[in-house]
Formats: sequence, structure tokens, C-alpha cells
Amino acid sequence: MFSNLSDRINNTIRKVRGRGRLTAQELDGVLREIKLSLLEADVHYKVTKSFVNKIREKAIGKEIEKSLSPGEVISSIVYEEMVHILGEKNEALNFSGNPPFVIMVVGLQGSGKTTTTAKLARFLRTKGRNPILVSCDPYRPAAKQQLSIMAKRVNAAVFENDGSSAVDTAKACLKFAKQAGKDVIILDTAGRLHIEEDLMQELEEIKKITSPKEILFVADAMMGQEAVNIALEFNKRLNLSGVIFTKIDGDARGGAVLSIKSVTGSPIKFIGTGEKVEDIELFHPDRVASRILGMGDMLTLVEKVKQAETKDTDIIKKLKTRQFTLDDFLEQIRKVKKMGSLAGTLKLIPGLSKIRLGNMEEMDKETKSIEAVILSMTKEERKNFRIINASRKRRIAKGSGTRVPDVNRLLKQFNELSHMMKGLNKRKAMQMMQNLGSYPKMF
Ligand SMILES: Nc1nc2c(ncn2[C@@H]2O[C@H](COP(=O)(O)OP(=O)(O)OP(=O)(O)O)[C@@H](O)[C@H]2O)c(=O)[nH]1
Ligand SMILES: [Mg+2]
Repeated sequence: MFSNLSDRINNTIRKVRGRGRLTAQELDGVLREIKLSLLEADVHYKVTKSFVNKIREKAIGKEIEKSLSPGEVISSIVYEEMVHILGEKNEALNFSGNPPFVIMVVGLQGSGKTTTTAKLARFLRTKGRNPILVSCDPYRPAAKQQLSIMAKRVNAAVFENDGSSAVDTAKACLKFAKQAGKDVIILDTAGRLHIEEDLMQELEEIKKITSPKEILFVADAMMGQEAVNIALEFNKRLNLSGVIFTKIDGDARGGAVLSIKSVTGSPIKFIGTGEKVEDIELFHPDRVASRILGMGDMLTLVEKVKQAETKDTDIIKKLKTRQFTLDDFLEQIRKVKKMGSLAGTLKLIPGLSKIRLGNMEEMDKETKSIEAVILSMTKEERKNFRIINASRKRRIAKGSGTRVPDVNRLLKQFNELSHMMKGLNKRKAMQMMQNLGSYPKMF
């Protein structure tokens, strides 16, 4: 997601980066390019228009005020505006008042509600909450079962009330949760269209009875602007407290994500990044903006690495010290297996978003043979892969049950990776990071 938009905007900015001045005509050209990039990424036309107008206003003001280079001015303004339209900061779930806190999960059929319900339960459990899940879907026979299976995966309790209506089930669950000391209830509702009047009324009734702290609209990012239009309709009926975009891992252009806050007023609270229960992240506008602008997402990575309890030789530390050996590579691969996909994680590192992710994704599947190859190397070889000559390669291939081309490929990929890691330390990357936002010094 966002890769085309990211490429286009960055190319546009790059063109004016080295320039001393920017004429009004040139500024117009840059803004026109940015506008086209946004429209092409499926950003809502109204959002695009106001985005470009704001950049124009600010660019003119800033250039007079300070003698920065046009590239610096434009990139920092684009970053600021992008953070703004994405919602400024992460909006936390509302847990004010007395428990149990009800979270209603609503949306179209197949948007990812049940999966997201389980993901939320897992997330909340890591925050010390004790959630109970309930399927308010008496219509689809397998719906309850699906939720139970997913709940088991995340070790969360499920409330069952066979044969009852959605409203009665919600009501009964509320009563039960109070007795059972559950502090959060997540209501997984049936998928529906906003034009299905009886089903929309059902949601209104559940809302009335359970007084939810959160009504979260689950939007499928792959649907593009249509997801935004439907969120708007749900918002009219239910006054949504937030949106969760799922399937961010797909190849959607991303315009819906950039538009939804401005169009509906509802903030994006989380994003779903895969089918697995751990594939959920808090939505951080600043991090997403920096990802779009090609600076990777250092802070999300830091958080992920922390979550996997990596304390000592993590990637970040290696970046600091500019050493990255095959041993670290092996260690990362093992940790990454815990964290989720390797490709997904590598995409978060500034500069690596451009790496051939096709290869990286394949590598995910090949972790076993990578492990075997690295483990067949001597200590010295792992420290300095350049000493691995043809005869050493033959020995390693034999020892790991692979072939010499496999060893070559691994070394080539490792070489590319370590180059990119080093590239991160370049002064320019530093300047970019500092120019564009509130980043702590990382290396
Ligand atoms: N790639 C990807 N797939 C997802 C994500 N979230 C959900 N899915 C998939 O989307 C499909 C539908 O997910 P569900 O959770 O069953 O959707 P739902 O909204 O509960 O569907 P209904 O209850 O039938 O309305 C499943 O195959 C999920 O694995 C995500 O973030 N990324
Ligand atoms: Mg469902």
C-alpha cells in the first residue's frame, strides 16, 4: 500500500530538492504533480483539493520567512499536512467511567469484523484487560463458531446465548460480564449494508441497550473510496467513535486511508495488517506519513522489536554501530518469525521499503534453509562473509543440504541488506528524518 503514491511524491520533491529557489510557476508544477499523485492513489477529491491548497498557503508563507531550500520546505509541509489529514495523533480507545466497557464492531460483510474482534481481544489482553467476546450474528450459521475458534486462539472468553436475537444476546452478555468481572465486552456484529433498514435499526437498538464506549467501523482498505462512503452512512446512524482499516497488507492504493478522517470525522484507531491475530497495529498518523514519504517507520519497528522482547542485539542497535553480521541476520530471522512476516518488518525500516520485497517474501518461506546455511558457516565466516570463497561455499552447501547457488543467493541478499543498512547512516537520511518531524536521534 502507498508505494506508488510514495514513489510519485518523492520523485516530485526530489526534483526541487537541490534548487536554491522555486519560482511561483515551479511551485505550481510541484503542486500539480502532488495533486495528481493523490488522485491517482484514490484520495477523495475534496481532501486532495484542500491538501494542495494548504501546502500552497504554507509554502508561500514559509519561503519568505526563512531561507530554507524548496525541497526542505515542501517535504516538511507535505509531511505536516499528511499527518493532519490522517488525524494528527493516535486516538486511544475510550475506557472512561465504570467497566464493563462495550466495544461494538460494525461494518460490511467480510470486511474483517470477526478477525478484528479477536485481534482487539489479544491487544487488550496485552494491556492487562480481561475482555469477553460475543457474536451478535444469529444470521450466518458459522458466525458464532468462527468467533469461538478465533477467541480460543487469543485465549479470550466467549459469551454464548444460542437461539437469541442479536439484541437479546448483547443484553445478556452485558449482564453476564458484570457478574463475571469482565471489564471489556467486544460485540462482533453481523455484516450489513447501510441500506438494510431493519439491520441498521438492530445496531441502533444494541447501541441503546449497551451504551458502548466505542463503535468501531471496520473498513476493508481494498474497497477504496466506497469504504469511505459507507463509513459516512454508518456514521450518520451510529455516530462512530473510530475506524479500523483492515487488509492494509493488500495492494490497495491507500487513498481511502488518507481520506476517511477528513470525510467522516472519525479517526482511524487501528490498522489490520494481515490475517493472523497478531496482525494489528495502533494507527499513528505521523508514522504512516513518514512511511509514505519514504522514511520508513522506525518507531513502529522499535515497538515491534520491543514486543518480541529483543533486548540486546536488535536491528536498531546494529544500525547504530554499523555492524550487521550473518549472525545478526540469523537472529533477526528467528525473531521476525515470532513477530510476523519478515517482509512486513523490513518494509518498516527506512530505505528498505524499496528492497525487492518479492525476494523477501519468498525468504519468509525459506527461513529454514537460510538457518541451515548460516549454521553451516564458521564463526569467522559469519562475522565476515567476504572470506567465503568457492571452496567454502561448497562446504557450506554440503553441510546445510543446499546447493552452491542457494548459498550465493543468500550472500547476495545479505550483502544488499547490509549495504542498505549502512546507507541509513548517511547524512542525508539523517537530515530527512530531522527535517520532517519529531523523531528522536536514532543513530
Ligand atoms: N490480508 C488480510 N486479511 C484479513 C484482514 N482482516 C481480515 N482478513 C480476512 O478477511 C476475511 C473476512 O474476515 P472476517 O473477519 O470473517 O470478516 P467479517 O467482517 O467478520 O465477515 P462477516 O461476519 O461475514 O460479515 C477473512 O478471510 C480474514 O482472514 C487483514 O487485515 N488482512
Ligand atoms: Mg464476522
